[in-house]
Amino acid sequence: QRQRVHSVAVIGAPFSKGQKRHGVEHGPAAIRSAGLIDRLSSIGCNVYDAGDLNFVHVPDDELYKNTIKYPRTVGLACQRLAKEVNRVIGAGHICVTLGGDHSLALGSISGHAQHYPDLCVIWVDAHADINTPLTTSSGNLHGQPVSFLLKELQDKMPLIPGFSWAKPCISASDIVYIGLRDLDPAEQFILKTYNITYYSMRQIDGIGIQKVMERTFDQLLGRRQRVLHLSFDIDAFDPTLAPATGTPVIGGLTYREGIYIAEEIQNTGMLSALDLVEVNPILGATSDEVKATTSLAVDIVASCLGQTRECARRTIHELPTPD
Ligand code: B3U
Ligand code: MN
Ligand code: MN
Repeated sequence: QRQRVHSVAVIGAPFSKGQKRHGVEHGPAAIRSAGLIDRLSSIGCNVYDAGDLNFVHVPDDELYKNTIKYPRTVGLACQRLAKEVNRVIGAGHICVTLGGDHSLALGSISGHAQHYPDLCVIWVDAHADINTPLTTSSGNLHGQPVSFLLKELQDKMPLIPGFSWAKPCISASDIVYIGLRDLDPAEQFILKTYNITYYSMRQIDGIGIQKVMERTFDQLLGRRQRVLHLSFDIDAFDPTLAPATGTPVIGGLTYREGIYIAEEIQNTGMLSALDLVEVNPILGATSDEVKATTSLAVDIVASCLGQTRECARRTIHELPTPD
């Protein structure tokens, strides 16, 4: 539990073309209005707000093989984000990317890995997002980013327009999933075949979140010190807690499990970048539902960066004395 002051860069990534539903491009603004920047300052972070990236829609971005939607637009957005993540990490910040949909993680992890080739990934999600362009049934690229990242899968990957820049940068043993509960058959096959570690909701029920985190760090950090990338999809939480998201799945993480994951990651001292994705403020049924979802997002990011449940604000080191 270190007391160093974090220098944190926040990048807004208002991007939604990795999936079908409108509104997830408003995620960064919604999370900012829930008070993210002030919260991070109040817990003692030095915050550099890099603002929001401008993504362009590539014209005539036709379906790839009749299935994959907006390949050039998604590829270009990820390339753009990779460059920005690489820049702020090179400048010495911990990088927070606010999505936007989860296709963006291909960009953030690629950019992060350009600076730290040895990084490892914790992917917290109801979904594995590891379909290949040849196994996806939805055609949505937010269900596929991990397939582009994994070295072992490359002989199964077709060349897709927009993605020629992307180089696989992690191995199957460098990623751990937490919170899974909605896998496609091909995703299940990939996780088993390539021996990818995952703690599904069933396993969390079985051994508890504390053992899950212990085993996760044992695998990823046990042999050597290296930096962590956390990719957190808000739909990992139970839909009662995070209703404003595109693909909610019943039976998700509790508030305490989610916060515990974030606190334990902070306690490693190795967190170097995180994504907080899939907050869609137009999908809340009421403004209270939107508020619940965005303030949960703020709590997760803040807990990753030093907010504790013992004391929500900056710690003090001496008591005032009377004069
Ligand atoms: N596995 C499905 C569903 C899905 C993945 N990620 C989300 N939904 N959010 C797919 O589309 O690949
Ligand atoms: Mn996801
Ligand atoms: Mn998901």
